[in-house]
Amino acid sequence: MSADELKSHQNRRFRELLRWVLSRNDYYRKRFSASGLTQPDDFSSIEQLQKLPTLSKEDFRQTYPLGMCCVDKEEIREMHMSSGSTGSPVVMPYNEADIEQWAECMARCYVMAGAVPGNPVQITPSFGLFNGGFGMYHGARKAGLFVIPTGSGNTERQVRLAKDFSTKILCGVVSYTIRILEVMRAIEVELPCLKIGIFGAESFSEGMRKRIESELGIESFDIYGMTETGGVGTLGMDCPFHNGIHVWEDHYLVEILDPVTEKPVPDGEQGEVVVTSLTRQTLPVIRFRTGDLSKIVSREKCDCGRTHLRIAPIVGRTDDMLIVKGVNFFPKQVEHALLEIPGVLPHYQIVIEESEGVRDVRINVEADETVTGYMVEKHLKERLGFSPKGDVFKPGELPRQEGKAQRVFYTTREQLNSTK
Ligand code: DLL
Repeated sequence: MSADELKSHQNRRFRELLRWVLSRNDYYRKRFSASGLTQPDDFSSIEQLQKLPTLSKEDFRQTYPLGMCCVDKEEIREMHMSSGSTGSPVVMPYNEADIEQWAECMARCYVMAGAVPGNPVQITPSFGLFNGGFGMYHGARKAGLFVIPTGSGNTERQVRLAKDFSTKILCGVVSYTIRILEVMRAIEVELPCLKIGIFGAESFSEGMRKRIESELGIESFDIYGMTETGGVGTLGMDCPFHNGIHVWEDHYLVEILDPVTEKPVPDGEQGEVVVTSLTRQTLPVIRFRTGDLSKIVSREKCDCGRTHLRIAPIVGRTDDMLIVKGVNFFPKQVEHALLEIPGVLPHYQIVIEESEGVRDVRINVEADETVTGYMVEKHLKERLGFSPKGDVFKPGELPRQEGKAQRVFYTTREQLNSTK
């Protein structure tokens, strides 16, 4: 679609969306009337989007379980849920049309990565309340792929199935893929048919991406989406030119806002990703504050031919930023710096130790015998501008996780001393 066609398409869907929520949901009606929107026809174009209030996880919490739902309960066919970073449940219900919309977005991701009908796809996120497994399934069905729905866990069986059924596409959370690699080595199985990795659900550094690609011999893609927008793949993915995540703009509007003032930041500047879903029926979001930080990479047509805008890989969440001794950093930056050290393995923990209000950082990382704690400390000081303590562990010594990895741990020095 040309930029003009896309714009008029978005304007039409935006008007339909406002009419839809105002005619069907009290919560939206109340919020919008406070901003002066009572007649949807007052809003004719997406230029006026910024007059509407933003929505946050708090709105989901207040309306739990179905207070923002815009269809009759009998119409709901599926739900997913995330506990959110604050622990308050976020529920996303779907009617038949929403499942179809999800499948469409996710199928586009598979096709963009190079999948063709009949390709075996191994889906490693769990099939349950987490949206990862089912979303990848709905999309794979629509794209005509051969689904191997392993879910997470039982990694050895996972690897053997990938070998026996010639898995071509592996989908999942990055940290679990690292685990798969480790088990492949341990049981000496190679996967020559594996060509494509579709990874997301957590931020990962360029260093991690390169390592996975070279060790598995695949091309990897960064897939984006979340419970509140309807799940994995709804927001988009990078194309084979790997120059930013294409947002499915015929289905979603993306704004990048200053997280404090909620004003838009110029293209190229980092801010919070704020999303409006144009085509979801059961629980559409309007100006949802995702908490994720990114920036617009380009609104120009991509070399792949797509006109949908591109955003940078997610740096982290606004609440992931760590501040230690006056230096701000994201876990992803630590990961990137660590993986630059030869001999370091992609298993690490960032431990924030606090004593009498003073914070220190300890990095626990697995590495081969050539790496010392001093080398880790020195390299991180050069890269990040502060001096953490570095503790090197033998391969396999740090705990492994099967879902999204927890990288940051908090402890007090007193707790630490008492366990020594
Ligand atoms: O994590 C959906 C998903 C599943 C995406 C599998 C990709 C693969 P939630 O559990 O609701 O849904 O978590 C959403 O995860 O706000 C981001 O902070 C983070 N996230 C998702 N995709 C990426 C990504 C799924 N590609 C939250 N890069 C989001 C970085 C991501 N962070």
